[in-house]
Amino acid sequence: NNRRDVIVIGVGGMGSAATYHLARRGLDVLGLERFDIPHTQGSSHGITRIIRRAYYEHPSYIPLIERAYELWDELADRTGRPVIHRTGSIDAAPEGNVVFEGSLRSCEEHDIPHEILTGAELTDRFPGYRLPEDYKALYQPDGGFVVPEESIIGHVEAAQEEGADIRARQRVLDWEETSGGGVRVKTSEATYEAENLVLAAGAWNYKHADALDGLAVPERQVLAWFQPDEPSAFEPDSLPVWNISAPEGRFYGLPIYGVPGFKLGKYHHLDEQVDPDDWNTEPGPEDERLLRDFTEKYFPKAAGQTMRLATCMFTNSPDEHFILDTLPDHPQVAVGAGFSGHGFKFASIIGEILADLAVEGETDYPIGMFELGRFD
Ligand code: PYC
Repeated sequence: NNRRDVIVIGVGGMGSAATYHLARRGLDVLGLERFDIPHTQGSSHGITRIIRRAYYEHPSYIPLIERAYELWDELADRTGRPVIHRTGSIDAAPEGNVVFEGSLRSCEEHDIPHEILTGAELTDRFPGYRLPEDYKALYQPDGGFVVPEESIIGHVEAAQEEGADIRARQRVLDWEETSGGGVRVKTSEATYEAENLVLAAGAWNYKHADALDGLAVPERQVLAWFQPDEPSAFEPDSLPVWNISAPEGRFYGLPIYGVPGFKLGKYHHLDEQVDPDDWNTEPGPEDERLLRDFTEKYFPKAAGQTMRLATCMFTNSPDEHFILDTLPDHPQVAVGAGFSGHGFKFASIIGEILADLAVEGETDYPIGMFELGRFD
């Protein structure tokens, strides 16, 4: 039987969560993944992803992040998988910069506990950091990281327990609306029909919907893990996850976990827009140099041997805010796209929102800021 209630295209971070929430509502769901589950070709690998409540991007994210935390804890309890870890978070920058000021604004508007530290106070408390004295750092104790691979496996296991049918290594070639107002999805293996569709294909989303062309643009990123001289200063209980804006750009990083190294990356790395079917997935010396230079300056005790380098993709929207909506000409199709490098922490709630949008056409969550129509 190739008929379902809902088909989800992409079983990565967002799609696995959507599949789970749909199945939990008693719907007959098919999740289609073109690679393995999980895989390393897109945006949902690399072992750690920052989660933080002090959201400098915009205070509108706060209600969503509060629910995301609840859902991550629920998934951890249900599956026994270590999907979320609390280390505290640091948002640091020279005074006046949005990374510090935006994070402070979100904390003040939403009564989120926080402390403000100078560069020297930060080093006294967390000896891995070496920030200039005139930097300001906002410490928020609930920050930490989620583990993308564990979260995908956990959501898939939970979805399967709820009856979902999930298929890997099956590529979606095309989809169309049926005369009855549903959808027909043609894959490399079969043709399926359903009432509703969820597009959660990450960097590939724009290839499945014309409405996303130019609005969900993949970009090459590189991550590095360096072996610290003093690993004790870079463990999860001694190094809060961090975002730092400096003259070199906006960087982020995480403590040692899963790889014997301190991890960091730079937002928008070398500004390379890519086709997700044809891009340079091999990190090179220029990639490594950029990340090592930053580490030597701001985390000097972490700049030891290179333990690992990896590439992944951001998928950027023009304003770097998410796209969560139904498609303009296809109200039976929900889309989660353009997460712009800061979406994974929300995957648990994005799954719930995509399930709402697919089935109800709307959600009670405040997602007005993420409508597709804002780009008209
Ligand atoms: O949201 O903190 C974040 C983040 C780090 C790297 C990419 N996004």
